[in-house]
Amino acid sequence: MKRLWALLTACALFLGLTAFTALTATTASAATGCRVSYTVTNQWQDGFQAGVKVTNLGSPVSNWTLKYTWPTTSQKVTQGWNATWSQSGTAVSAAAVNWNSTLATGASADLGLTGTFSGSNPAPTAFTLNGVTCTGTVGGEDPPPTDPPPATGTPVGVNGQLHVCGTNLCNQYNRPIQLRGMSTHGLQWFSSCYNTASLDALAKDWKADLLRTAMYVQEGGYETDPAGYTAKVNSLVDAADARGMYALIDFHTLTPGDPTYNLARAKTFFASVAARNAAKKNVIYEITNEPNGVSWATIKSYAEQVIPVIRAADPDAVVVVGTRGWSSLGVSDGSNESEIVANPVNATNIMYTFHFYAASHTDTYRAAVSRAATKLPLFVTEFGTVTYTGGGAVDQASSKAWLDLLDSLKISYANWTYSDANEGSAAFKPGTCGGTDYSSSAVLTESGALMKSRISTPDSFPTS
Ligand code: IDC
Repeated sequence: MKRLWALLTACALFLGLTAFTALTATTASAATGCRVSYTVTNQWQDGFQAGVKVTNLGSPVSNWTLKYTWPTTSQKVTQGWNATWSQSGTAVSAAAVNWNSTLATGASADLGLTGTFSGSNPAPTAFTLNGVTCTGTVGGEDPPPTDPPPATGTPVGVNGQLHVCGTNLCNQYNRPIQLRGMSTHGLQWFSSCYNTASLDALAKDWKADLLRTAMYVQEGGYETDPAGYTAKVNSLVDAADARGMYALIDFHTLTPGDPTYNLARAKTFFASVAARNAAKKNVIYEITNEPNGVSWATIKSYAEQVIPVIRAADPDAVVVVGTRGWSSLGVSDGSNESEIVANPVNATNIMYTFHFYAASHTDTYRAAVSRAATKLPLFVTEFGTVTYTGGGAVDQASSKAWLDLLDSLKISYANWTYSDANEGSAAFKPGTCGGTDYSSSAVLTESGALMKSRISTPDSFPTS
């Protein structure tokens, strides 16, 4: 493994790549103590991102600290998450945070960092957990996995009621998880795509964790028939629940971009769906899709008026808040996440929305997400593999870079769209929803095939 890592690093330097994505890992183990897997998930000119998974093989520990040494003096941690990180010279410490401070025997913590380097970026050495070395095996085979086998059961069955912990979405065991799923297209146009066969395929073939119900407010949506669209959303919440999937209730504002234009409608809608679904564990509320042409202060004020309405009826559900510039964390408006960090929504158990379209939004946006994810809980409630128009060709390379980044940061996502719309972002070929086959590869578009291959890989939801 070490040799592979060195080889890949050498290749990256030789090719002079600036946006090199390598999945490389070094693993060390000790007879007792701990095992560490250090994985560089992304590397560019002078920077990189890495994941560090530490598994406690000894007695249960609490208030643990993981330490290691960088091989070169140029390597510096710039930001870290899921621990309190510090560095002195080449010595690095990552101290447990409140919610992961206890590690039972066999339990793991997933940490991450971004860093800088110059020249080479070799893997760290001398890992210790509370002073006990984690580097018992040198040059040997990777140890057999000792993590518990993946939990069986549906996503909702395993994870239960979700909540926000630190910058993560966490399950009933207070462990970070990532939900991977699909968004409907506009319910006013594509209702025929959401039926027993298609939702069975989403749950069983795609093994999706999440269904986002995109209820447009304008363009012939909710404002034209509030009771009808509320009922449609509720029936999809039930359909997702029956299949063990989470339901993300999307109040799909788009034009006009000012969410306060729909404030009264939002209060009426969320009071109703939150009361009706309060006892369910599978509901997440997305209060505005893509604010645009408005300041962060306006969005924050909208959120602080809608969230209490939801909390009054359903106190424990996670709420996701749209961000400036079409939910780009402000980047598409020339701003960035710092305006949110400086002035967060005054509420708990909330996350912030980030949207991207892979063919339009690339490195600058990925850098913003990498940065923001260390400070804000993010949820990619919508993204496309194509351009922001929803059409055009699939950008395979950018989509892969995005999905690898979201996976490494455990950022949940829903892909636009689980529909047969005549546009590149749709997962099914036009006409599919007029038939009964949602399972064969013949009905998938290029985007659908890519997303099904990414979403249907096994989940690794922690259960302790
Ligand atoms: C697009 C649909 C398209 C529809 C249009 C109507 O793909 O068929 O005609 O909306 O407004 C978003 C929005 C989402 C867009 C999507 C693609 O949230 O509603 O859907 N997009 O343009 N933000 C960025 C891209």
